[in-house]
Amino acid sequence: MSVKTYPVLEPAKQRALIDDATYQAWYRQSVADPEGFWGEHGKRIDWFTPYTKVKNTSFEGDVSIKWFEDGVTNVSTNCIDRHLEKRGDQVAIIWEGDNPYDDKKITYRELYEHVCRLANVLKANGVQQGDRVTIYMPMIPEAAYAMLACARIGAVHSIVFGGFSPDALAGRIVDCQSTFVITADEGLRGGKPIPLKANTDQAIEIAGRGGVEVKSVVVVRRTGGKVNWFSERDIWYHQAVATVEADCPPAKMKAEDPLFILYTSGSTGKPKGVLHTTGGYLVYASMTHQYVFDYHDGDIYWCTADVGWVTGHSYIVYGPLANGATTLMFEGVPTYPDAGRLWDVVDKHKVNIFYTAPTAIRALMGQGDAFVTRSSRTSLRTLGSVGEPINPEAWEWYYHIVGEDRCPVVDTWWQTETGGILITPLPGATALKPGSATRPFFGVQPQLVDAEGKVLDGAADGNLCITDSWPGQMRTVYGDHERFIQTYFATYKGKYFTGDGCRRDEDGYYWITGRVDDVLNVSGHRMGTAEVESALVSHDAVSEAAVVGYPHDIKGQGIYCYVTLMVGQTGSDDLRKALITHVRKEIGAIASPDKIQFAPGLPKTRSGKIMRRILRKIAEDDFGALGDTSTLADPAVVDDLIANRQNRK
Ligand code: 6R9
Repeated sequence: MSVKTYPVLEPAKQRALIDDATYQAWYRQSVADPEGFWGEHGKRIDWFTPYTKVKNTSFEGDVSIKWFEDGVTNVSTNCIDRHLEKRGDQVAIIWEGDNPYDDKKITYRELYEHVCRLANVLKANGVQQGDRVTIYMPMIPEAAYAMLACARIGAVHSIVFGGFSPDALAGRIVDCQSTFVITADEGLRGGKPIPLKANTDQAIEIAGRGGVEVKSVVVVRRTGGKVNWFSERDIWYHQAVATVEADCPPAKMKAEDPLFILYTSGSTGKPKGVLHTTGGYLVYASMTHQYVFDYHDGDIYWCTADVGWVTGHSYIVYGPLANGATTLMFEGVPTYPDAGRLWDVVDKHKVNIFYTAPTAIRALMGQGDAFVTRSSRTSLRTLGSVGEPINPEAWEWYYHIVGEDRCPVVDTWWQTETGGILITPLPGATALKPGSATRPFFGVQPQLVDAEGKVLDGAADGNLCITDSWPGQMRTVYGDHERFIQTYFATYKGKYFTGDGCRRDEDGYYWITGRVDDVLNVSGHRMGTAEVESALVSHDAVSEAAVVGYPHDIKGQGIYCYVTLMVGQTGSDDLRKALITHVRKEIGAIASPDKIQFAPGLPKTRSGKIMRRILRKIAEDDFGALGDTSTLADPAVVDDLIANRQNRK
């Protein structure tokens, strides 16, 4: 297969912080002498007490990961206070509302005051260092204030994406025993209101039944929509911040004190609370933000993610603000009022660096080039992609049409667990191949292994592991360290297993091929098949369910559900609709099944294991080669599944 290579663009090389020779030299040092390398780069953030120890990590036994452990710092002072002298009047956050006529700018000095006031509100309501605060917010500046206010007083935030249902929100509140919630009356996306406060009220009731009593809810007034009010519990944000001081001293945090929990889907069980800590995370998020996007002082930077996902944590809020950047926060959707919105916003705010997901690129590509070409986009310099493998067609469109062959595309591979980008091009250093995340960032040592754990050298296809720690790595699964060890370090002893398949080519470039476990990637959102299955079987009509992914033009993967009904139930379109509604209620709209096939039986081995391989093939409409079916308990079920498949081409 011949692959097109795009050499480093000359202007990108000229202005870049890192050229290829520097990349090579730094990379070599970072793996030969991690202590020395990170000891130096750890100084990029300010410390109240400098660290003397740099790295203390082990992927063996109990797995223990500590970076800069005797250093003392605070994430909010690094993101705000330290910039005040030089850039107090510089814009920290540009907010672009759902409505194109709605925007505002918040300077670093204003950010300081907003964050301090909210931190004081939290304190006044009894939030203490180490307490968990749940944030369930639309994409408004107050979401960033909430994160930074928690960081300022040492509280641990757990953001729950605003698209999740009351049930999903309640599960996360209960798991981390969070008795404090920050939300808004309603969110607004694509002109439609989202009832965040009403969802929160419901979630609090459910959490109460689960044994966690939420004591206070701070509510930001976003739309002015009608909400129910519980005066002993609910607090209006605008009233509360008006009555407290505009200064709040930062808590002195140890490098390994928790900063946040973020729930993410795995191949089994309920979502895991991924725990990130303070010092190493901020060093890694800020350093990757600077070098991967070749960020220079004064650049306008825009990441279109939601703060409910890890990309929003590291690359809307913490990385950019630690670097004193101007970061754009977008409340809306790429297709409202029309499919040219993103490029209109690029022109309006003169965006230099733009970071989005392949699913958005594919969706906009399908709307035609005119929506892009009506804008000038001359401010753009670097384009980024994250969340799932980007198919070469979408890459080429992004590079040629959006970037007019002027802007390097950085295809950044990473995970909630990794805290920051691990495999990526650098704009001034790396020749690009469409569809490849290219080379490891400093300090990252990828390794490919086969199913038995044998290390594969040279050009090879295998499972992607990382052999040593980097500062942004997650430290544990909140409340369940054993699950952390089992999920990430037990499959291949002594290595962090990513769950992704990957190919390394003859140039040493990495090509992520997608998850090798039962995790789906739907529009860049991680979704465990087990979660969707358990939502389906919690419906009265369902006795058994198996969920697999299938290729979807826009979403990357769609959700295909095989459902066996209780005796006496019959499959119908009405029941399909009811099941979709039920899954949306249990998890949220992002888990909406695309296809539901009623199946009298599922293909199982004689020991009762569902053979997902076969279900995947049928969902892909590729049942010519089902492989070995000899271990099936009842081969006849397969014929029925094929005859009634929902995904005919
Ligand atoms: C940051 C984020 C992680 C999973 C990951 C992989 C997929 C992310 C990718 C990519 C290919 C890329 N993924 N970026 N696959 N190329 N550039 O997305 O975190 O939500 O935890 O998802 O997403 O499969 O394992 P998260």
